[in-house]
Amino acid sequence: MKEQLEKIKEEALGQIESSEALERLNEIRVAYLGKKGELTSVLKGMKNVAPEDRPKVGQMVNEVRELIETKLEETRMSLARKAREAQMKAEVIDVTLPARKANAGHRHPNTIALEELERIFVGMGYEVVEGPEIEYDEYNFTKLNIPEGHPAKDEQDTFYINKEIVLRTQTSPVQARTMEKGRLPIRMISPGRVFRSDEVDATHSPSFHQVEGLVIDKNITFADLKGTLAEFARELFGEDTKVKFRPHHFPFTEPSAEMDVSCFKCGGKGCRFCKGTGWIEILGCGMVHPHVFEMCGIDPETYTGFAFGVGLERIALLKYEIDDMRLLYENDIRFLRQF
Ligand code: 2NL
Repeated sequence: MKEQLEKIKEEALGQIESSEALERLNEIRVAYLGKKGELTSVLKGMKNVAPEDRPKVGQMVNEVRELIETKLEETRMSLARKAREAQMKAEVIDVTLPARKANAGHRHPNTIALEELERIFVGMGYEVVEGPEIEYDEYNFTKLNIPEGHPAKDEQDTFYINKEIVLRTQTSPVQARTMEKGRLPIRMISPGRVFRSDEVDATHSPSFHQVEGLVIDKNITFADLKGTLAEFARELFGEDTKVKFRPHHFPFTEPSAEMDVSCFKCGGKGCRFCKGTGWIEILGCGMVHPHVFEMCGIDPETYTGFAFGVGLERIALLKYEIDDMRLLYENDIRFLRQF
């Protein structure tokens, strides 16, 4: 029994000593001290030992167990220390290197322009309302006085999902939905993405953004339209900005107009930017057509209103003097960072 214990001790200590990995130590622990380990089987063989020798043998087994445990722990600590030292050597950290900059991106010129427009109109008491990009034909066209057969409904301009559903070509359907709710008066803008089946070039894209505005109350006149949009132009392009209105046609407004602003580059004298005219076209507007009121459940005898529509990309291109709309869709961070 004594020789057997001696042999187990020598073997175990030898194996521990020659271990090179922490996992190996665990294997050794299981092989000698585990439930089916060698030392445990010696204890199980105690029934063959003479009763008077049992305390002595038990004590010897415990001594060997303690020895192995101590050796295992010592070796575990020294292997762990060596592993850490090797890791420290391998991972050289140069604390003098400059920190890596957080790449935070940049707001898109469209977003900057939109936030500016929102700031101006919210400042005048308008609400910002959003709506679906996929719309019923009825809201996109019919309720806006664009009947069956109208050229604006042409398949060449509109993306049709089916006979009743389109990708909205303007954000006016959001306004039609708001009018239908019947809470008056209304002072709102509706910004958002719109879709038209256009070829891509420097000034066109099949998907772009619009901000439409709508004001409805008793006694709203064309004078309110002019005053509001003139103030908008001054806030956006500077206080010396002049505006002029040219008669135009839209199906949903009557009368309708386009608004030009005096060129903010040359002050109206005429330059390359305004193509020598001194004026830059920026939006379409008009008094809401009585038929639109009727189709949206508002009495045109009691209420009047004005509406307008601005192309967001057009504002961004003008304000930041970008000469090709395609740059707005490439999202090259080197381009975006300039604004
Ligand atoms: C343009 C012209 C315009 C409107 C949009 C509108 C909306 C309702 C009723 C009446 Cl619900 N009108 N919107 C009115 C005039 C012009 O947009 O050239 N946009 C880029």
